[in-house]
Amino acid sequence: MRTIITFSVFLLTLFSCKQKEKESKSEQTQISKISPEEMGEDRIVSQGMEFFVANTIYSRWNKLTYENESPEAHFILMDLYPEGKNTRNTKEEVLPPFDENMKLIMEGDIDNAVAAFGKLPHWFQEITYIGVTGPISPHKIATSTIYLEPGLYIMECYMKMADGTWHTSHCMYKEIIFTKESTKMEPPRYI
Ligand SMILES: [Cu+2]
Repeated sequence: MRTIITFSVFLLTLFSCKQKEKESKSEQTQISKISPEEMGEDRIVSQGMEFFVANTIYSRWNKLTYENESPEAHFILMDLYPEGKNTRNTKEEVLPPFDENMKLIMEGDIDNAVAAFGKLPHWFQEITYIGVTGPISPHKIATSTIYLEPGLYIMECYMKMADGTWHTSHCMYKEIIFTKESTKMEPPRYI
């Protein structure tokens, strides 16, 4: 009788261990199914005057890793555009007044340079700017944890070239949609 009880306890223990092992494996499988993008981990790379980054990104908490592989310093600013506006509007309505302004400043015509901003569209005032990085030197990496609501953003860098032109005017801007779906990233904890 004692032998039977001992054997039964052994079997129960063995089964229980196997069950736990199974559960643990199933948890691991679930964790490995979540992509880095769903976890809010996004990579941005510049090799020249551009941003290589996904066209759509999960919204809210994200950790952006910026790798500047180009020979010049750049920074990242995120512009949340008003409803219905996109990069086409940037190119047609925003960049020309800025280019005209800088050209006139370089020529020393300050009055007309200021007047050029009068050509900016009314919706320009509705853009919300969210800073991501300061200037990042060539071949350096920066990481920023930021909170971005869903919407259409323009990622831009407007460092100045030696000739006074903006990086933005050399196509250093990129449209990104932050989807309604949030990342699974927890908000950062402050000590
Ligand atoms: Cu730049």
